[in-house]
Order: sequence, then C-alpha cells, then structure tokens
Amino acid sequence: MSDFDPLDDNSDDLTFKDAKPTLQRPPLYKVILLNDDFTPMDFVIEILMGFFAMPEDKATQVMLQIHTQGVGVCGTYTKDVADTKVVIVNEYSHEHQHPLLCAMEEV
Ligand code: TYC
Repeated sequence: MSDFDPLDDNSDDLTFKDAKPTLQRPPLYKVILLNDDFTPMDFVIEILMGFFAMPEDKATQVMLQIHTQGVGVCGTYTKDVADTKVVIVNEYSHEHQHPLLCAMEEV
C-alpha cells in the first residue's frame, strides 16, 4: 500500500488552498437617453426621476444636457439591470406616444 496520506500532506506542493480565486468585476453599462425634437421636457424629467431615482434638480440638469448635447447618461448598471431599464423606459415612452429613445453602451 502507498504511504501517501492526503490528510497529512505538509509538502509545499500547490494545492487548492494555495490557489487564489481570481474574481473579476462584472462589466458595467451606461444607460443613455437620446435627444429628439418631440418628447416634452417634462416627460423626460419624469422618466429620470421615476426610473433613475434622480431628484428633480438633477433630472432637470440631465434633461437639459441631453437637449443641448444630443445624449446623456442616466446611470451605470450591470447588464441585466441596464437591459431592464432600457426595455421599461422604451415601453413607457411608447405607451405615452413619445419617440424618446433609451439605449445602453458598455462602459
Ligand atoms: N428636445 C426635446 C424638446 O425640445 C426635449 C428632450 C430632452 C427630448 C431630452 C428628449 O432625451 C430627451 N422638447
């Protein structure tokens, strides 16, 4: 029979206990709103407050930035959360007959 006892192995060989797990952060996605000529400013502010938890002053600032620059960031999220936000914002805008477009891009 072999002399090797796995429960009494004090050798310096690499074992599982020595292997450091390499943890990586999940990729993040920016959820963005695009400007258009038709969606009312108040509706965009409502979206930013309701779906992105912004206070009114911040929502107004972001809406005006989108209005003047063409695009603005609503928040940064993991993929699943960003995906869901994009879908519910686009559905909500469509239900209210506004052409507002929400999209996402990897950070
Ligand atoms: N440009 C729109 C207007 O003048 C307002 C607007 C702002 C629309 C931001 C979309 O993502 C947007 N009524």
